[in-house]
This record gives sequence, structure tokens and C-alpha cells, in this order.
Amino acid sequence: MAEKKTKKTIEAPVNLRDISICDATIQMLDKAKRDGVETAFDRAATMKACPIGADSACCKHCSMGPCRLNAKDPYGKVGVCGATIDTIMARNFARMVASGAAAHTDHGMGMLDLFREVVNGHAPEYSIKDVQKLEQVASSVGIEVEGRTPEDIAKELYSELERTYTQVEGEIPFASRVPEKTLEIWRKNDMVPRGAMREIMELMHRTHMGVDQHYENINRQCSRTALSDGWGGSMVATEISDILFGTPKPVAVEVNMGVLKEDHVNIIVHGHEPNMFESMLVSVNEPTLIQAAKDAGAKGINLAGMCCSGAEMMSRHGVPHAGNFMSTEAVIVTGAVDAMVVDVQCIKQGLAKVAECYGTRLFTTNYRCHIEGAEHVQFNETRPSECTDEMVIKAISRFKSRNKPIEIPKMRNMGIHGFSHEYINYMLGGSFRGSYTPLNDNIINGRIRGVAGVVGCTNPRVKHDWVHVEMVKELIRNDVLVVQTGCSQISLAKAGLLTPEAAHLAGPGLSEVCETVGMPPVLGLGSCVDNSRILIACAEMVKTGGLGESISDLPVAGAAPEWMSEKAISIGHYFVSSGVYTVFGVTFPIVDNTKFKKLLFEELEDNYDLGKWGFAADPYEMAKLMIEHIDKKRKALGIDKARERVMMDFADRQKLEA
Ligand code: SF4
Ligand code: MSK
Repeated sequence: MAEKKTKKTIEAPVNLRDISICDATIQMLDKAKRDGVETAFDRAATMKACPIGADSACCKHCSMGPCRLNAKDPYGKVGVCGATIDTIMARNFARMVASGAAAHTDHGMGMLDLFREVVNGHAPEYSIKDVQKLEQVASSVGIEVEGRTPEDIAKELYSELERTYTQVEGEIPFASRVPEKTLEIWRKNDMVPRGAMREIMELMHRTHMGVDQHYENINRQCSRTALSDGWGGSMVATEISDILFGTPKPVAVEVNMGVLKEDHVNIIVHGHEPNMFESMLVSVNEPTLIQAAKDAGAKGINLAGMCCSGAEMMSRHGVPHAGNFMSTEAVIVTGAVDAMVVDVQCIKQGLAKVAECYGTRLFTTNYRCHIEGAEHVQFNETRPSECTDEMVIKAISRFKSRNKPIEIPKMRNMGIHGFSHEYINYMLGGSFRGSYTPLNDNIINGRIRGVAGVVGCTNPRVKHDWVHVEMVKELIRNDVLVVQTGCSQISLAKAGLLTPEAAHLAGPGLSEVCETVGMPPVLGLGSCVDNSRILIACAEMVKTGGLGESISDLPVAGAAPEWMSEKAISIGHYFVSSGVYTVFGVTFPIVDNTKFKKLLFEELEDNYDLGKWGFAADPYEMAKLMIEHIDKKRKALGIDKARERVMMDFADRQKLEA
């Protein structure tokens, strides 16, 4: 029984199977209920969402308000200042984009700071691990690499990439990776990002009371800011992480709470920036610390990840993964977590209370993220192991004084993770002719109907993991190849779809390709910032040829079925602004029958030649919308007939085999 209980009486939802399909999470929620411990699932059941806020029909941008408009009669009234529903919704949406983009770009800036310290020799515990990637990234932004040392190239690359954040005028460096036609569309619409800091600052200014009061003009800056995230901050985060820590390659890894070991010191790292996690990996392998764990009666030290930095470490180093966002409290309920170490983003404040109940040491490590009730051990990149060693020692002492019953769910799911866009290139084309041509050919000949990026969070407002899993199953059943990042990737890994054996769940065309290549029908690409890998894959598909001239011509679609964070909105908007139809689930902060909704859901595609937004709460409806869009693009490309032929060929072959 847990020592300290939360004050509230727990009225857990009637049937835990109604709120999650993750057996491990359900088992732990049941235990939490018995222990009198509250989680976000309980709070979501008792905290009803404000309907006006959910529709984005309120404004609190000044003290003449807050002003609440009526979603049922959106043009019936305006705010005290006269702001219309379209202005109010566009400003609210824009500020979500600004916050999400700021999170990713600050993360990217952090990685670039570390890169600078490494290049200048001030962070001796880190080094450049992937010189080939360094040269590729440098070449992609026009830096000469022939005959130069990695250090020399790295110095110039640092200066070049710094412009991603600080540049006042001109185009961000990775604009060079955008297909020419897509870039032309952005230029025509005045949407090419300058530097992320400038774009975020301008968006915050323009959404201040009494500045930009035309929803369409607000959206222009909203797109430019989102693009400074996708093709800027996030892309730099991914590329620098690959250079410093290695580019992921497919690796078999176990996912789910069963990766915890009762007889080991268990340390979970949860958050987004890989630098501290990399250092923790070194600390848990330090012989003196392993010996200290053994002296304390443990068989060793067991390290596992959660959420996005977990997804990165799983892809790069095969570190097991204990679960996604909605399982971070549940995993502590096992009683087996000796320390949970967090950095930034998606860290629920509720973790502190749950950790206190089970005696788990909760450590914050980043100056940007302190949590009341957690211990702060500041991470310093110039002396990283000082911090991570200290937390390992404290985790060992918690192991020694464990006094709570331990219950670890037995579920463990093996899957293949770590499909970088470079590896997709190699996997399909082989080492001597690595290219996207086989992917494009299989799309053109119809075996693969199209490609869907399914990403994003989990959210207690919908059945945990269920929307992700059902939607992805429906997509692959219809021959749509799925690429994934973030918490969504973990949902599907737990459902067993990140294995080549899952090919039998795919339609005939996709399963044939999967079986030939030996790949899963669902490819895990890493964390939230690694959505930039999907952008690069889209750009490569365009450049390879045969599928149109811009990203908006491709038979592709995106989705975040259980999204919850502002980062997800920024990601969605950079995909839309890059030309991708993007469908969100759960809820959408917009009022029906308004001009702003028409802009996001129709006109961005029709009038601007970009992608557009879509919404559906039902997973099958979401998949249907995406497949219809993919088919529309196939038709526009004139490749719809090829698919019919392939499907006929397959049926004929089946008849022959019978
Ligand atoms: Fe109300 Fe206008 Fe102030 Fe918003 S900016 S709170 S709509 S008066
Ligand atoms: S961790 S942003 S809950 S994917 Fe990136 Fe997961 Fe969403 Fe956080």
C-alpha cells in the first residue's frame, strides 16, 4: 500500500478497459486505484473540458476581457475590442504554433549549443560520432567538404546552422532541401522562414491585442513560424543529434513496462533532449557504479526510456522503452522505478505526487524545467557524468531502501525501430544504388498506395493507444505504408506492428513489398523532432521523380490521432504548410461554419497550393479521409489506373496459386 495518498477520493472510471488498450497501463491503473493514487486518467474523468475553450471561442489577450463568443452563433457577437471569431481563433491557433515551434527550436538550439562546445573542445565527454552524416549535412547547405577535416567542416556548419535561429533576413539554411516548386509556392506566399527567433517573436507580436486582425494574414505568419520549426529548429535538432550520437539504423528493441527488472536498479529517463540520456547511458555502464548496485543487492542497473528521448535512445542504441506519455505515471505505480529522470517537455507535474507515493526519486535536470516536489540535479554538458553519476548513486540508495510491494506487468513487445530517412534510402535501393526510386516505383505501380505519417501524443480524452492502432491497421490494410514518430510509434510497437511479421496485416501490395524487402509495414523514425525525417523523405520522393513537382503533389497524408500538445499543432501546421493533408483526432480548436475553418480545412489547398487540415475523432473515418486524399493525388498524377492493374495481377496470381 502506498504511504501517502492524494487527497481526493479516487473515482476511477468504471471500466479501465474503456480508457486504454495497453494491458500494462490498465494493470497499473488498477493497482493505483487500490493504492489510492490519482493519475491523469482520473483527473480527465472529473475535469470536464471547457466547451468554449475547446472551440477556441474565447480570448484573454487583454484585461478588457476575457471575452467569450458563442460557437453556435459565431458571428452573433464580437469581443470588447471588436475582435471577430475568426481573429480570436486565428490568434489562439497562432499562439499554439508559436509555443510548439518555440519548444522544438529551443530544443534544437540546445543541441546546437552542445555542438559548438564539442567543436570548441569544451565538452570532452562528447564527440562527433557520425562523420559521414556531418559531411552530408554540410554538403546539403552548400559547405565544401572535400579535403577538409571534420573539425573544420563542423566549425563552418555550426555558423551556418546558427542562422536557423538568429537570422534576421534571408532564408533559413535548410530551405536548400525543399523541392524547388514547394519553395516557389512559399516564396509566392511570403512564407519562407528567416530565423526561428524572429518568426516566433513576430507571431507573438502580431497576435497581441490590436495588431494583426485579419485571420488570413495571421495564418501567413503562422505558416512561416511553423516552417521555421519543421525545416529549421526540429531539423537542426535531428541532424545535430545524428552527428553527435550516430544516425539510427534498424535495431530490435523491447517496448512496454515488462522491460523493468525487479532485481535491478531501474532508472527511467523521460523527456526530449538526448544529451543527458546519452550521458546516463555511459553512467549506468560505469563498472564502479555497477559494482555499487551489486553491493546494494541488485543484479545490475537497468536503464529504460519513455516518451521521445526514449524513442531516440531506442533507435540509436537499442535502449528498451517502457511506454508513452499516458503511461508515465502508471510506470511509477509498479514500485520498481528507483529513479525517474526528466529534462524538458511532456513531463506531467502529477509525476511528483505519484513518485512521492511510491518512494521513487524524481529528478529534474534542466534549468528550464523544475518541478515542485522533485529533486533538481543540474545537468552540465561540460561535466555531464557528474550529474548522471549522482542520480545513479541516488537510485541505488532507493533500491537499497525499497519498502513497497513491487508489481511489474509482464508485457514486453519486440519491434524493429530506427528507420532514418537515410536507411530507408539504403534499404530500398541497396548499398550501391541507395535511392528512393524503388519506393516511388512501388507507389507508381500501385503496390504501395501512398505513405502516411502517423505521429503524436496520447491523450486521456480518448481511449489510450486505441485510436493510433486502429487507424494504422486500417491504413496498412489499404496498402498505405506508415511512418511513425513519438508516442504514436510506441502505441504501435506495443500492438506488435513494428515487426516484419506484421506484413500479413497489410494489403496485398504493401505486404508483397514488405516481404520482398523484409521490412515492417510500419516504420518507426524516432521522436517528435524526428518528424523532420519525414519532411526530408517527402522532399526525396519529389526529387526522385514521377510523383509530381512539389510536396503537395505527393500521394501522402499525415495524422496525429491522439494529440494533446502545442508542439503537435506546430508539427501539423508545418506539414500542412509543406503541402501535406493532415488529420487530427481528439478535438480541434476551431468553430464550424467560420472563415478561419474554411481557410485551414479547404482554402490552404485550393488557393495557396499547400496542404490542408482535416479532423475526425473516429480512427476509421480518419483513415478513410487520408486514403481518399491519397487516391485524389494518385488520380491527379495519372497513376490511379496502375493500382487497379496491380490489384488485378495479384488476384490472378492468387487464383493461379489456388
Ligand atoms: Fe476581448 Fe479583444 Fe481583449 Fe481579446 S483582445 S480579451 S477579444 S477585448
Ligand atoms: S513526447 S509531444 S506526448 S508525442 Fe514527444 Fe509524446 Fe506528444 Fe510529448
